[in-house]
Amino acid sequence: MQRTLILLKPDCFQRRLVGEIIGRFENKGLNIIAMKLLQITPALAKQHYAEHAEKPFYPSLEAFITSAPVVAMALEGLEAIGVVREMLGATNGLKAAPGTIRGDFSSSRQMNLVHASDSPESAVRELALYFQPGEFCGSQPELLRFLRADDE
Ligand code: FUP
Repeated sequence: MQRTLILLKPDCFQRRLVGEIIGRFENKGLNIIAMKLLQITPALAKQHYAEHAEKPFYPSLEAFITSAPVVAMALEGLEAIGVVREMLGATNGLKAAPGTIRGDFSSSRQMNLVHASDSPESAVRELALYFQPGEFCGSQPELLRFLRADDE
């Protein structure tokens, strides 16, 4: 089992796509184990996007990610990190395949609706930015036994 950090970004919130996109993760069988609505501060944005903080596009990215509330979620599931990245599609919505979240709803590189951790190391680092250890709810939905076999 893996955990991954998801952000439903300001464009997702403003376009009222939060329910639609959470529904896709639920339909796939991923477990929501933590969730909150918050407005990202410039300081948190610099931590979250530390690898991009010196890049020319960073000021615009920070202005965007702090512009409206985001929904931060921890999702848990088998191979969740890779599965969610595949569900999102390519970073640029114009290049993302139809059927992916970005391919179906985004026409932008910056306003691409959803962030998801790209590796186990990123997931650990990013989850700690948004959630305290005690904020994760480990309970499994009852229908999990109809989504995959016990030994998978
Ligand atoms: P991803 O892993 O798909 O979230 O994408 P990246 O880590 O490459 O980029 C992080 C965020 O910066 C993405 F949401 C898109 C944004 N970005 C820009 O706004 N402009 C760029 O030139 C590159 C990335």
